[in-house]
Amino acid sequence: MASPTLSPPRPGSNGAARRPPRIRAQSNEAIPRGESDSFALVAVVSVMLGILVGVLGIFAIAMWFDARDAKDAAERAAAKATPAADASTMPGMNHSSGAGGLTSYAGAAPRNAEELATAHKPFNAVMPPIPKGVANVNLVLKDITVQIAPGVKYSAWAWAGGAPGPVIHVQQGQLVKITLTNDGAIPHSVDFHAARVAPDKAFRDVAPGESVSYTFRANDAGVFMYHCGTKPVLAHIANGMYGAIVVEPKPGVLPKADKDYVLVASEWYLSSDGLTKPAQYNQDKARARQPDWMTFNGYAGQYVTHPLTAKPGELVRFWVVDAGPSLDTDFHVVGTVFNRAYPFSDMNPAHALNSVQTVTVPAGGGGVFDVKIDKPGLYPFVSHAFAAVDTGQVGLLKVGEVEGTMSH
Ligand SMILES: [Cu+2]
Repeated sequence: MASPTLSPPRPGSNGAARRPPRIRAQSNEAIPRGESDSFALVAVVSVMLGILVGVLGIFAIAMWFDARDAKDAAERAAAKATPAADASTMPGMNHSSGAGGLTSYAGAAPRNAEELATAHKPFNAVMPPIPKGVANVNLVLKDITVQIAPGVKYSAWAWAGGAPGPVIHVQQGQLVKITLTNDGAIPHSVDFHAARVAPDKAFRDVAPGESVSYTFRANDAGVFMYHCGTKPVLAHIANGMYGAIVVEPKPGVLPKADKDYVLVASEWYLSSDGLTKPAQYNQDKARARQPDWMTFNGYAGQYVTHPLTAKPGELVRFWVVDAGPSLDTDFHVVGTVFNRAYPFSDMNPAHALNSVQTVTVPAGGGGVFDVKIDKPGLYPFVSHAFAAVDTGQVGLLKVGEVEGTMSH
């Protein structure tokens, strides 16, 4: 706000000293010359001070108006933000916001949890083969009840097969045709991070009972998220509408892996413990980023009970997507060091990191990790932000024929 207008006039710098002759000419001739000069000077200084006080007053008033306008604008924005983003007021979204507030149901388990964990059929983390020709991907969105931990049921908006959706595997440069059918009760859509397409057309909302189709050429290699992008996206992703697509780099770019596993990390925000009846989405927890459960491939600790496997000395490649919706995954394998990591799933070998311990996979992003383990044992893979492990984001890589339990 420093302005030349506000600087006090310096004596002799504002022209006042040059004006007195003209003023004197208009003044009473009887006034002696010296007195006349000082009178004129006093008059000029008084006028200048008057102007200065006026200008300062105007500035003060303008600043008060500015402050008041800013305060009003902030209040209007706050009032507008709250109801507009309130998912509980939207048709078809009768999720109980605030039911139970931020009460945590983390770790809730029935007595027979161990038995249920053993009986649970784990999500297949093995990367499927690449289809020939055009990769036709048919996705069906459905409102279904899923299991997210032993004995914990959740009323999801997910895929016909649960959450995450099917793992898609294509070759770099392959044409991919996506067909999304909405068998749910409200509009949904599907946003592929691997695609370079106009989202307003390809990722548009599809009404219940309808379909949308689009194609894209998978020119960018890596592991990418796909998800429902219908507003409010936080609720649609938290409810299970996400999955992974692996775009395999051209042959010869990567060292050949003996085992390829795909992991999709995500969070679950529950309105109840889900033990007697399915839990629903809790918006307050989702906004506060306080999940009850965190999982790899949709079910807490499923690869602890049903470990992924490798033989000693095999090159194991993990293709990891973090579906979020909001928290990062700090990927780490206990008992080893990544031989190579491709952060953000930048598959350019020149950009790969060597001998690193933990690499962040951001929400909405991917990462690829190579490990080669010689010594037989049970090697936990985790998000090393340990609240994630505590709430289910942990699995085991069983190297060789070993027995026993995990160390973490
Ligand atoms: Cu959706």
